[in-house]
Amino acid sequence: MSDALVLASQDGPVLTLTLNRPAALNSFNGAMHEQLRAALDAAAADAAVRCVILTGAGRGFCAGQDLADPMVAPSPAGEPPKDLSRAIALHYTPLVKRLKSMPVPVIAAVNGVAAGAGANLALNCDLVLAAQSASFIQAFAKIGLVPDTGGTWLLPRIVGRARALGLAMLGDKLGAAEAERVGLIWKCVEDAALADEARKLAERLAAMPVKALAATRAAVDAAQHFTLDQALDHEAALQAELGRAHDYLEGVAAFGAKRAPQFTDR
Ligand code: T3D
Repeated sequence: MSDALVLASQDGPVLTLTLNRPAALNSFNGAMHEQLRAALDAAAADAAVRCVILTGAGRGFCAGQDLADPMVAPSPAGEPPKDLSRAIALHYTPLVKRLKSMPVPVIAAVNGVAAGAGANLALNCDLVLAAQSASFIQAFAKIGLVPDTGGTWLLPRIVGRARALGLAMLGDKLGAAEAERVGLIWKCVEDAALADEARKLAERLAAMPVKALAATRAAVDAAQHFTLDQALDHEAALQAELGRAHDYLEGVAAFGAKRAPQFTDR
């Protein structure tokens, strides 16, 4: 048994990162944040990594902030923590920005409950697969907070304002099948099939032009606050850049030669 709080295992171009504090449902303390960031930084810098899977050890994916952590916990005398936004500035905001700037696709393989920042960690990934028994909880309201880790930005964009407010205000548990039905996640799969489905999806993405996939993520997110004219200009600028890259030349050459392309850009 490793005592690392984030386990890394690489299989070809696919890196799997496993949050590893199962006794606390993989809730975040400072050390787990640091290890996850370091692992993502290393993956971003490693040309051999072309897709990342993020999952959890044990029966949970991630229960959000560790509420017993001294940075956020009220004192034994009931005094409030010094400044709750410190953990956001130090950990959650950099984590979201790291995910959004990864040069390769990131899949969340949600194996169990994803609550609070843990739910929004998953939703910040590019594709979310969830086991049938997994669930998503915007737990913040239950402890007197607002959705963070990008939740206020993400939720209305993914499921619309009405559902966003329902999820965020009520903090109810949303099962994986329902999460797929309302478009919160990409797909719900049988529990026993999750790891295999995540690996197959990751291998498929890893064989694709990942530079274009990362640009697609950035363009789709940027377009949320663009006018149509701005989106059209942005798409044109991206095509100009990608059109000069190896992967485009390879993709078109492979199409013409009726062979499988070998994409290498990152
Ligand atoms: O500014 C800031 O820094 C604030 C940042 C906030 C970001 C956030 O994420 S706020 C939201 C924090 N998360 C929560 O409020 C969720 C709390 N957890 C739960 O509501 C429940 O645990 C779950 C619904 C997720 C799962 O319930 P259940 O019944 O399956 O499991 P459980 O028995 O409640 O939990 C199992 C163990 O994990 C338990 O420990 P024990 O009693 O066996 O020793 C429980 O205390 C621990 N655990 C679960 N979540 C957390 C946790 N320990 C610390 N922090 C947690 N968030």
